[in-house]
Amino acid sequence: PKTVYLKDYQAPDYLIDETHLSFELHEDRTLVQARLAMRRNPAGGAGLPPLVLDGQQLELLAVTLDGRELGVHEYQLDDSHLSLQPERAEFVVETRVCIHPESNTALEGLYKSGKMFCTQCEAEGFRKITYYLDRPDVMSRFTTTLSAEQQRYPVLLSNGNPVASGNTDNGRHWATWEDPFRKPAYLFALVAGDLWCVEDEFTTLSGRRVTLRIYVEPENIDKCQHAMDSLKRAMRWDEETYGREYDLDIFMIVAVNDFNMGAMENKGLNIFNSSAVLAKAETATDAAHQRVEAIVAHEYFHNWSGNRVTCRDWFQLSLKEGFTVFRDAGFSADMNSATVKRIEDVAYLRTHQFAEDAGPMAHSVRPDSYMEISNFYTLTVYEKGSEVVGMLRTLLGAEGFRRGSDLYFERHDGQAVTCDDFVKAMEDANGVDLTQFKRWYAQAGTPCLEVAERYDAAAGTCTLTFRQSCPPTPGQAHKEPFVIPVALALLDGQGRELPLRLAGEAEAAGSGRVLAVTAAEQAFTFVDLPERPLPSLLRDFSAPVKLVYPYSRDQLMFLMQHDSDGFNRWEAGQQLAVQVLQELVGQQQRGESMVLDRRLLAALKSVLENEGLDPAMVAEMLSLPGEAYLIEISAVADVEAIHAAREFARREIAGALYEPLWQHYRSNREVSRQSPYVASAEHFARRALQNIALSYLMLSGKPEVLAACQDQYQATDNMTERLAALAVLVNSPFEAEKAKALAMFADYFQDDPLVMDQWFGVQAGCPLPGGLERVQALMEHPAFTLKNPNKVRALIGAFANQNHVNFHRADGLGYRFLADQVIMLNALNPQIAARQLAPLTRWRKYDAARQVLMRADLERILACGELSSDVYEVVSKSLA
Ligand code: BAL
Ligand code: ZN
Repeated sequence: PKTVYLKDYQAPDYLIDETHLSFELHEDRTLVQARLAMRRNPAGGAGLPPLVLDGQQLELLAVTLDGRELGVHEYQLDDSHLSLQPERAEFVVETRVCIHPESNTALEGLYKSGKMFCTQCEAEGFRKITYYLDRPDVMSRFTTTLSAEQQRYPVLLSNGNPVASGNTDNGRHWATWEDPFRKPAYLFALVAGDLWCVEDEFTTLSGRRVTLRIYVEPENIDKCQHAMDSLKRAMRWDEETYGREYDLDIFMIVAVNDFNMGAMENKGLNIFNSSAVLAKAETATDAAHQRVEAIVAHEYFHNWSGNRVTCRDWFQLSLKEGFTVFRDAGFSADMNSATVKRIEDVAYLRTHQFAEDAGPMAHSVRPDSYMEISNFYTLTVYEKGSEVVGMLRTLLGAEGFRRGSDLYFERHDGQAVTCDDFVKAMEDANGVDLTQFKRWYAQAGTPCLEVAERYDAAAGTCTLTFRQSCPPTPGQAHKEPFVIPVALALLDGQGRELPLRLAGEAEAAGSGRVLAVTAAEQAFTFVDLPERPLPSLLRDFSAPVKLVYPYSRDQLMFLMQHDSDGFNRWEAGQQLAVQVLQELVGQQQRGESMVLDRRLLAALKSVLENEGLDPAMVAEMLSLPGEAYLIEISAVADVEAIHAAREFARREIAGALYEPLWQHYRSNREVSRQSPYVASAEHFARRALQNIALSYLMLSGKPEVLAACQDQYQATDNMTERLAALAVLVNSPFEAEKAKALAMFADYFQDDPLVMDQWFGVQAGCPLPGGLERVQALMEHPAFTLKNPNKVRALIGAFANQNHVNFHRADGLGYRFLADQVIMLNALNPQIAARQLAPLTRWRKYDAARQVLMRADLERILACGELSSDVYEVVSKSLA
């Protein structure tokens, strides 16, 4: 495959003013006619260069130029382009092609998911539908007519507004949709199927009445209300928070079962993975409800950050994704507990994005090159991209940031722009220079920020010296210093925030502030400090860096109880737990018996006893750092020792805190029992605490806990309680009870694929011995298929990413299993294949013997023949 470079970007030679598409959908073939009204791009230079249209896997039936059908010598065709020579600066090209959605297993372009037709065009799927300038900086007005058999496909949808429809006498019908907004081809969508919909209405701030529809297959009609409520909340929130209103008369969401991503923001016609839209108490957990709320909002927010203002090229992907993740995180924070949302996001970032940043696929938020753009829908572009936007907000303040986003939307409405344009709007709206800040877009890798403290009692000063560094990443040996916003406070002996005055300042400016660390080494001296303060650093995780500060365990315990920043209270607990767990890992490796530092027990006890704490915070603080995070922060990860240490700590906690855990469990379970399920932050919090308490208590093996667990499994109206009880049983030694519960579950929910995904996931993640064999047996289950991405993620993905002890078994069979699946998926669905590969690409993290085994399987994949560009890029870069 060819590498594409950002530095080679050139404006398109031609533009497409109008795009008229016509689809004749059939079971065995689909005819696509495209009429493109084109003209020479005035920004593209002189003369009339050849017109080169993108197109893949298309059977060309005819091509006309200004109404004249071209002979075969008048155009050139290869496997990815159709080229012809325009004779005038303005012209109309028309093509007719035949495509085969029914055999499209890559789920890119037009394909069938079950009984319906649907599309996925981002990033480069439109070229599998028709010949086109398939690049985001070519924006066009689309009119789409689709026709299909009336009985099988009564609903026909596309972007924009419906303008005409009718029947033809052969049992078919048609509909025409017109999208008044210019858009790139990646935002095109169509859907045809036998769908039902839930309908509602939203009136925008300026009084526009918008019809809202969620289309689903009939059996899912009772699972749409949560998404609809979330959508309306998101629409209101975007008006209030960013001043953004919706712009069409109708907004539609369609749920499809076979989908590579979570969802897609096609103009006016969002297409969703059913897992990201369907939710009701009996079948979806609290986490699934929150995910639906977040993704519905995310896709809706793209209408401005992505659709009205789009990307110039795919290197700018974070322009829309980083910003939109930042926007949806703000929304979720406002709808739920802001601190808990921040904790979840940071834990996710540090576990997974930091690992990506340290691995062979590390790239900057705005990458410089790619072979396959689908491989760059990454945690770096999304989550780190969101952190970068968040740092801008921290540096500019809420009002300055809003001024910047207003200017950005106003200045670039209807345009395809770059990350530089986004930052320029922030600069111009605030009169600041963000040149150095932009290194966050250009440099890959996670910076390390070491902080040293020096207190001068005689002078009453405290000096904090910051040293930043960033490790080399592929293609970037040396990094220049970043602008790192460090939100901080200095705490006194009672945990109160001290007034902050830097040397040279006339007076203290409050007790919390943001320092901008811009040099490789930089010192700040605070004055007027009669006692030695304890710094609370990087509050609310104000920058995506690895902070190193030599806190003692006693200081961490103090911060856990007293820090007024909720995030840092949690963070202190995590750091304490990391220290304690790493000590246990060392004992385990030296063959010593493990001894848990009792201070961790005391700290968690006080958390359980603190009645003022939000139960969601209690649940978060009781959660030990995950194995994946402990692996990420290890120089060489000893998976078995990490698992043993963490399990040992969990048992010690369960034993020492049995009584308070049991009390919390019982009181919350009682509320769950007494009241019907409510999808609200307060109840999410309560159930989170109930379920983590149960998972600890079950480690006791006591009959009273087993009975409570079985009762929770059976006597509940919601999946949150049921699945948590099932997971706890599956991870327990109670073989008979576990088998019975698993069988009952599968029997009852066999017809609900999303629930079966959860059933697969719980078993795939179970760390008890024999995990690989269990997963291999589950691959034979009638509900499993490699053709459905959700199933692949639920079983293969959960095994390789979450079940560390079984995946990394010393004989390498876990690796061989994953490589075999990737080889099969490569032929079916390259995007999913490449994604499943990630755990193997991290081979440098493990011991020499495992490195050899992991590399051997990567090499086996590389040698297996016809590799997709997706898989080739990941494998070849990870072996380089
Ligand atoms: N644009 C791809 C799916 C998403 O990030 O919304
Ligand atoms: Zn997005």
